[in-house]
Amino acid sequence: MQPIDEIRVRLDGDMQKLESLVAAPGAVAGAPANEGEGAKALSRQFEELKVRYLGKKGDISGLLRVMGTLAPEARPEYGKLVNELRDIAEARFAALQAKIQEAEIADSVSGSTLDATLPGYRVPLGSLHPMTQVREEIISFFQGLGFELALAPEVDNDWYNFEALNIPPDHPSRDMHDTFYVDDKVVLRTHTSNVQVHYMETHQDQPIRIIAPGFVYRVDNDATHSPMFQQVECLVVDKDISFANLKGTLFLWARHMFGTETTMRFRPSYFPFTEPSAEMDVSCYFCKGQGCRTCKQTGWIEIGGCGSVDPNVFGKVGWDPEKYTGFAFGFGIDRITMLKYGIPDISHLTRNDNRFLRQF
Ligand code: 2U9
Repeated sequence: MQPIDEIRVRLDGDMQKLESLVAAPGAVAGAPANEGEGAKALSRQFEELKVRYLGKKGDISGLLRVMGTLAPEARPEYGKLVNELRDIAEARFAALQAKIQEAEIADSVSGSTLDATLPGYRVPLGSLHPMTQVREEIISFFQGLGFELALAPEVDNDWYNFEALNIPPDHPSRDMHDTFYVDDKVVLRTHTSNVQVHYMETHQDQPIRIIAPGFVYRVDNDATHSPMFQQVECLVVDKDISFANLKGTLFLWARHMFGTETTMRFRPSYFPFTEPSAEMDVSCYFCKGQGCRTCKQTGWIEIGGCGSVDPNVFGKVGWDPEKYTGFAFGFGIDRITMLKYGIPDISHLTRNDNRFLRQF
């Protein structure tokens, strides 16, 4: 017999033996006492056989190595036959490997205690914290009006938190802010107004419309105050921006947030960075302005502060107050969240009690 035929016959015999072993019931699992051994043994036999025929030093490669000893005219036909044999061997090994894998999977399922028909465990799904939901809603509302999201560091220089905002070192409003000092010149920001200062410095002489959400810090810790809380501030600067633009923008926002029947009022106030300044109230969400416990019988709820950008602030950041005017406003996200959802106690927002959180 020619060497090619001899290897073909031997391969066929070896493969038939292994194929019938794989097909035999329980062959893969082996005896129950040494479960899994059968599968391992079969895989080992499979690999040995594959290397013997198809490995680099295997029988079929060996057939090609002797090609050089043949007469040149016999080589093409010989090469064709060896390649055919290799294709047949590869196809048979691939088919057998797939059968072994299938049998292994079937065995691992039947041999284990897994019952694929049992109902699964419910994985508890979380949800965003109500303050996060409110923050995202505020941001997306103002983005819809064309405001751009702007951010700045929570640890910042005194200049960005105070000086550029018309708050010199001995200014009484520094006490109002109860600042955490990192050192003489570095603070944990007491408001997100530092964002606007950075932005105005880097975007000179062009219209500005930004929303600045973020965490702020004050030395304050009681039933209604936390040393770390979240604020949102907005700044608009352009030619001919008026207090009327500020009121229009805030009305739109308040109606979006608290319902179309919401009305607003502005009370004169003072901030070093705005002039004129005002506190803004919305009509009480719970009693619709009739007076209740939440609004302390006034019909109004204070939600933040606002004003026209003080000309001194423009000067500090290198802008011409003769050319530009602007408005700014800010509110605490915790307060807006409590109002929107009727949460009576601020501590719910930080207690991490699942009975509270899963309502949102
Ligand atoms: C620049 C110019 C003006 C930001 C403003 C307020 C009014 C305000 C507080 C409300 C409640 C924050 O959470 S709170 O304590 N904020 O009342 N903030 S105007 O004015 C700016 C900011 C930056 C350059």
